[in-house]
Amino acid sequence: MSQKTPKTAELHDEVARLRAELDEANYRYYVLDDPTLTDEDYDRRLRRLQELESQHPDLVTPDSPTQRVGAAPAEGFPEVQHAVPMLSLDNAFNEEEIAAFVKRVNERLERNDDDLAFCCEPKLDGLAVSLVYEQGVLISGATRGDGRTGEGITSNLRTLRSIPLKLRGDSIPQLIEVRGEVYMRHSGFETLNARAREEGSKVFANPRNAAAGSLRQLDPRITAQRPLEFCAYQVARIDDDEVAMAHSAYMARLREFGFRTHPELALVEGSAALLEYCRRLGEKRDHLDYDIDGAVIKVDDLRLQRELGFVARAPRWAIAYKFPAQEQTTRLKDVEFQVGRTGAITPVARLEPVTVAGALVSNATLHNQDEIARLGVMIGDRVVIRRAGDVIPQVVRVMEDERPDDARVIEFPMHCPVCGSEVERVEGEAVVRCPAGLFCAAQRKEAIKHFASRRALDIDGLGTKLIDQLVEREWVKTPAGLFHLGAEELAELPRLGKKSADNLIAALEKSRHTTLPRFIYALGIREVGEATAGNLARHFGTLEALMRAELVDLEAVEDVGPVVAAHVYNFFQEQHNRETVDQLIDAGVQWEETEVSVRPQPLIGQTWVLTGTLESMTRDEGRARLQALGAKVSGSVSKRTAGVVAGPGAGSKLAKAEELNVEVLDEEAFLTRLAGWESGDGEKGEAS
Ligand code: JCF
Repeated sequence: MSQKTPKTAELHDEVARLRAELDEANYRYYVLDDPTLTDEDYDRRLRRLQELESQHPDLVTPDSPTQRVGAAPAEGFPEVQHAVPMLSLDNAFNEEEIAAFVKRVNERLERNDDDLAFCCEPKLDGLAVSLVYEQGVLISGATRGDGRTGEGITSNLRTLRSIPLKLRGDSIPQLIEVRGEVYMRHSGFETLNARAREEGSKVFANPRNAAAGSLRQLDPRITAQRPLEFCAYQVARIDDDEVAMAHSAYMARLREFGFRTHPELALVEGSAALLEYCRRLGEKRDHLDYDIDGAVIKVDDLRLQRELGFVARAPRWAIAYKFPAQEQTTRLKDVEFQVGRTGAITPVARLEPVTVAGALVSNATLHNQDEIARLGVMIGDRVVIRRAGDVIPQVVRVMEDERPDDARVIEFPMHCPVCGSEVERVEGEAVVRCPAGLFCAAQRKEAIKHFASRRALDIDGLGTKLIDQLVEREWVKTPAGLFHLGAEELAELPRLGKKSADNLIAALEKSRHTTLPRFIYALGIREVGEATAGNLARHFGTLEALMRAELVDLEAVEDVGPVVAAHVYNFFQEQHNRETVDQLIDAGVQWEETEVSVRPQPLIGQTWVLTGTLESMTRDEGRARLQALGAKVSGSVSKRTAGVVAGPGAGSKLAKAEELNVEVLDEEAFLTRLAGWESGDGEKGEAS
């Protein structure tokens, strides 16, 4: 809803403050890795700024944070000549080739000691772009193209929050050209592809393709919705009074200007330290949330760089050390079908084992039936496998030219491969499910694994293999069955001695004391992860209240929409789920009521507004305390507003409240009222 527009001076102040806060938030998030604003707070400020700018178009500046979102679509991209060519790098594929590079450099510089300083960083697997700033303002951004001429994609690059529209600080060069990599994280890539699979739109083979496709959109509004990031790695030109002597010094200045540089950027001396850096980076590779394909190694001293110069198009002072590729080809031997915890039946590719980026891969996911159709894959095909980071290996492409004559079509089962129930395919969903729930041994196993997992009841020593055995022997049929296991019985199992059996019994005993959020999470309700379980627990306070909740009650919970609400509701409608809950409680599973929110929520259904400044707390804290009491906190006053807390400096909202006869509290009255509500005395938060 639209707030009242302030007067001119106030308006300028508010616009300037919002811009400064938004720029600062981006800097904290992307450069310092230390976010201060929540996404919600960021969006609220951005919306307010958009609102003010749309009422006063003369206030819009090209460097305003609002200008990241929506220039009109382009007809095509203009050509941009790079003032300084964008270089390619020579490659080194192993340690010997790195050592040879160091040797070449030292020889050319006529140095005898192996103590040259190198600036090293991971080589991000994205797209190189170049950004030009004049008087500190971004004026142009372009792709690498052929190194001399690229495509002008300024409007697209402006949408990346990690690209400053305006440089920070007060020693801003008249002109600077910054080079860096635009890339997409695995998490963002997975979300993007999952959505594309659901919608039947374009699925990208890897994050690099997704980044390229997103940057080359003619409509910047599409780019704005893609999770792209920029990391700076080079100053190509600078017009400035301060002359730096080292590449690393320029990288430090880039950070001051508000760019993200790579957190693993490091200065090392001599070849031993350099090789150590490359080895360590190789070990970290799998645990990063983005693809790197190696390390970039640069002579740090700029005088020495000049002395070394270039051969053809690559500098003599740098090299790219390349890790083994993340994609390999192999043969699809067969497809098997796995049944997950929620009954989803997933096709799994059985492959001729192949080493991909240093690990032996013999299985890959094929996601679902639609994905198999999209890939057009058949059993016997040669396929391209991709393994990146901790993500499950994927089949990304089929080499159709090499299809053997005896290739077979992949048949999706009509019956659950584990329990034989007829499978279900829900309209509009790509997933095929076994509907048998806990009657299906596969789902029983998975449900129990989930129940025992670290973030659920955290039953130490109850691993996958053991659970498989317990279910196969039918010793355990539901999670509650775990608590009826005896130490003697357990000790009979192969490879489980008396000691392990005793330990397991002790772990089970310990896990009986849990918390409500963990318990709710452990039930394994569809789409109820840890965060949602926590929200449900805090909202309802007790399991009984949650089990009694109607759909509307559930939808009132933070971050719970109609889909999740329906899953929760349906779960507790099922007789056997209710029985499982009862059995667990009978087996002694319990939680401290005080750990969950038994706090009073007297303000449920009320909307409050905070305006002006408070002395004893920030507005954010005030908002949080009101929300904890069940209130909604809004930015605008209407006749449905329950009350307004007004501190000094309150303006239009206070006037509006008085006009509508809405109760207004000053800070002292607010504190008294808060104390009452929080202690549970005040009963209802009605105006008194
Ligand atoms: O991360 C990269 N892909 C990357 C590419 C990093 C660098 O420091 C680079 C680069 C390409 C050229 N430096 C140069 C000179």
